[in-house]
Amino acid sequence: MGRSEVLMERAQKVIPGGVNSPVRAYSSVGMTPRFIQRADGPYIYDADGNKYIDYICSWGPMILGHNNEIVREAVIRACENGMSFGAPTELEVQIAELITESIPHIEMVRMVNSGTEAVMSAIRAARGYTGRDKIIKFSGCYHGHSDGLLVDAGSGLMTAGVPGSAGVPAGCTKDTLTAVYNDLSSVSALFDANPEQIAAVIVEPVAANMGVVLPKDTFLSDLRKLCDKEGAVLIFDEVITGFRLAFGGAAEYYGVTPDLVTYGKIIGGGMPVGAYGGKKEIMEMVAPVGTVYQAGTLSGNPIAMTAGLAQLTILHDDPQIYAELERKGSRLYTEMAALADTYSRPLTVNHVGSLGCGFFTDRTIENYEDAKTSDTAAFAEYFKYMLNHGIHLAPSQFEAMFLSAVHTDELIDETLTQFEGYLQQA
Ligand code: KE4
Repeated sequence: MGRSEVLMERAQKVIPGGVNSPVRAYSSVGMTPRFIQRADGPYIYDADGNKYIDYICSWGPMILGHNNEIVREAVIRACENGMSFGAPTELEVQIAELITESIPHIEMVRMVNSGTEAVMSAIRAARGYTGRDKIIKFSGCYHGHSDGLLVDAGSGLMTAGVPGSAGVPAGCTKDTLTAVYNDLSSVSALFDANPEQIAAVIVEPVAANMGVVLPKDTFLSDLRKLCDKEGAVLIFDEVITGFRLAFGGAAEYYGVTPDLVTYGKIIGGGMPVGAYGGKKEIMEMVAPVGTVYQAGTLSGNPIAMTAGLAQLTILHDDPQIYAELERKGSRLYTEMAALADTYSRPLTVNHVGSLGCGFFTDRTIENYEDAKTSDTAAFAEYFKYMLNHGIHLAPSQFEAMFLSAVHTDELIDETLTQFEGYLQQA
């Protein structure tokens, strides 16, 4: 048995499923997860010393690659000043100023500790601001694991084939309405059926938790217009797309302005950070200024702020990073599609910027129902082959591939070579 197998046996005795987040368990691909010992640049190394080109990148945060020297050294220095104070620090002001000065639609921002916390807080602010209870989400979108959002959810729930969760009382989800991604009429119908009751529409502007599903031509701008007409708050959940598609996220990339935005992943530079922000009139509903309560012991933690500020500063100061991510992402994903076509294998590749995924189906994938037609057994075979040939992918058809700034053209060539090897032997 390798170290990962030994560690998994130990882990399963003391941690549910041996993991601290379900998607890491490799359940849908029927393998023992690789226990990771270290990571550097585009590479990750498991407990048996195997080296992989990493396309999980910690599920998005490591956009600069692992162990970025500037971020690491800043964190080490910050630790020498103390780990946590539970009091305001200049660091929190600096990162908030960087975000609000660089992203026009973010007038104020509040730091929390995860994407889940950011989303639940943004929804509470929207409800407090409008005085309305209902929200609209989209099937297949995942917004973290707060009770009210575990409805027709993507990510690990979709991987497990259970769009909901036990332990969530009906009272927690009765105000959560579900629409079809890319289908504006399904949203309008919900507004018509619930006049003046809907506080917010929350959407992943690029859905990346049912695999990657792009917004169709006017979907996001149509949502903007509909929310304006109905007096509802438009929330972009940019936990994945924020600071990835552009510094201003999908809002900048697609030119559509949300009222609130939620962040996670990249904003923390690898440390646990989430955030929500947007219109000042909504954000000033939040305590201690307003009557919407939200709090957190480690919110704005100085070590986490140091990592986030260092990473965001690098991204802000070097826009060429995004141009390169776009170029390399486009090359990787279009060449994957071309190879599958050469070998007559059904593969629909959806991608934008450095985000992408291959669906094992020949259908066009525009929503949750389309995504569910994918051949997850074929995906599992692909995943296993690539892992055994040094490519570390998300262990689920319904997740995304993440490129970092240090994935070179040579590594993309190596990845494509391994992908062709998979196609040749399949
Ligand atoms: P966290 O609470 O995991 O930081 O963020 C929740 C969240 C919110 N919104 C979006 C769009 C997200 O993608 C996520 C979390 N993403 C998953 C990956 N699909 C995290 C990986 C995991 O659950 O282990």
